[in-house]
Amino acid sequence: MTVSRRISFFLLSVVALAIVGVMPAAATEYKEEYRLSTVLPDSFPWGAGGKRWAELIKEKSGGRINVKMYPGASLVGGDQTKEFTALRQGTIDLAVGSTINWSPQVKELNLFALPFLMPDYKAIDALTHGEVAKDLFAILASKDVVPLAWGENGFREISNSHHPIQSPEDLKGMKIRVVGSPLFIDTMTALGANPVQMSWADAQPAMATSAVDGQENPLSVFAAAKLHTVNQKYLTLWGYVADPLIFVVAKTVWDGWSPDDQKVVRDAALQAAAEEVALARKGISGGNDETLKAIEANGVSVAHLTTAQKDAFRQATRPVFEKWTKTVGDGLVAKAEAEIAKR
Ligand code: X2X
Repeated sequence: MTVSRRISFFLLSVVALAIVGVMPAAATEYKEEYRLSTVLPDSFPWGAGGKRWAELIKEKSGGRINVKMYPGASLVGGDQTKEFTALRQGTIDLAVGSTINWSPQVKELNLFALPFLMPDYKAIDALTHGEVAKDLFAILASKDVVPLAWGENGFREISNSHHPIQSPEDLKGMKIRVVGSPLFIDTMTALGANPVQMSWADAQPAMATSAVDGQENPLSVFAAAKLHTVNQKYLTLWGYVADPLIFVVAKTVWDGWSPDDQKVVRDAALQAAAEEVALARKGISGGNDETLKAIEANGVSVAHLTTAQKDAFRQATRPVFEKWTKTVGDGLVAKAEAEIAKR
């Protein structure tokens, strides 16, 4: 290079850098549609919460962020236990997911499925509003998702087509559909039942054709899915586990938004989640048992357990609790038990 060429190259570089320097930051490139996954549709509190989140985001972002909800875990072909992996891989942009369905990938989320850990709603609230909640959100944040808010599916009560379940003996040999999380297999096996893993989509036809005898789901799900029409005639209130829901955004999607957009999405999640929890508990808690009454009015026989009856289930599943405490983490379980004790 001659001296004059060198000088002009230098000047050109200076000009180029100056231009880059004064250029405005690249504008956010929005997707035409952000895909939000849920398992249950908007006729259930869970899906209603997802729909509300999508609506609030659209409204508060002035239409910049267009979220569409895909219920039935349809973005993963109905296989709800693949939802978390799909979030990490970019097939799903946002999700309102159950701790049960994500627990195969996030082992600490099995916490909520430890049998008889949470005795009441205050116990769930203690875990989703305190240090345990913070720890779990930090774990999720290390796995390529941004957790924003806690919702609720609810206390899972067991139903079947044969007879009232009031003791572990009553469950003996019964085919019980469970979600695809190994802890549930252990719990049902410990109770003498014959657990069968399948997705929610497969569960209803399986109950209708008597391929399985029973299932366990929150009362809000039992009622909205009209499980009495698929042979579920006996329901037992044992409240053995409860699954919270978590509102998350895939990290790559989140990072593509401005701080203002992120605030909109976070605020919308907090609002939609608070509304969703209220909906999930409506007619079930706080002295209002309308949902239960509606289920009974459909001819379902409901068993309320005495403390002694509940203890028999607790004792039978205690080895499962202990085994899975190792998987969840001794420290986290101890922290959860302490938060519950001082609720
Ligand atoms: O499949 C179920 O039982 C459901 C709908 O409750 C969950 O997705 C955890």
